[in-house]
Amino acid sequence: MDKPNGKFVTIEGSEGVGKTTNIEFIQSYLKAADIPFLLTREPGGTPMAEELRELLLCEREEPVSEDCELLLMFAARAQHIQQVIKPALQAGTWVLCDRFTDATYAYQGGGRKLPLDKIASLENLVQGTLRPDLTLLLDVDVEVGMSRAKGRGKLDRFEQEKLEFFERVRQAYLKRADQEQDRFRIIDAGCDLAEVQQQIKIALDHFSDHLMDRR
Ligand code: Z5A
Repeated sequence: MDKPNGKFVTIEGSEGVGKTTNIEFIQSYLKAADIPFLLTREPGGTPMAEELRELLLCEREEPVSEDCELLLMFAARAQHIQQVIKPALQAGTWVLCDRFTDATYAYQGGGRKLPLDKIASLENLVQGTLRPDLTLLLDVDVEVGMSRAKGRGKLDRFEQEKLEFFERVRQAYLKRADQEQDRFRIIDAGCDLAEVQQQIKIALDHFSDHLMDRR
């Protein structure tokens, strides 16, 4: 019998929700469960996609067109999918990805107010049928998230956006989670870290049990 495909797990959330902090916890969980996995991120994940990330995040004087930003996100994603994500999944490795296309719906759709059907067209073009199997959405009050992120020092091009931008990002994420309840798990990231990680553990246990039931 062919080796089953790996699972595609994404971690999402607005500014300062604690993705980086909690990804370490998710990695420990997968290691303890003996699940082979690869950690990657967007924008980025390959040398060329990381160069595109630099272009996207760095501060610049020239105003960036919203379509240019959107197309660069998907250009990086196309490279990432072909070079990293698909080969890993086909080899039976789980892919743990720090942000994916839900971030485009939230930041470019919600934040920048680009039409969602434009994003959906690019999603279909670049991804075909590839979609995450599980998405953990870390959700926190925007002001709390922004103050956590500010503590990290110099802000990138996105982090310099205003409160209203991140409010729209948060609402766009919550709307997607509501529309795709089977795939999303909303984690209340406003609690202390131990509680956040307990919620993540429950979500991962539930996902793994569901996989066992289907075998
Ligand atoms: N972007 C986009 O626009 N469109 C797209 O399609 C994609 C991305 C894919 C880069 O992403 C930017 O790209 C992102 C959206 C855009 N811009 N923004 N904003 P990124 O993921 O690399 O950047 P980031 O959002 O700044 O994420 P981050 O660096 O991973 O930060 P984080 O995950 O939100 O937070 P953290 O570093 O883990 O935690 C922040 C601080 O809070 C830190 O000091 C922690 O110790 C603290 N923390 C964490 N959890 C807690 C709890 N529970 N209590 C108290 N303190 C906590």
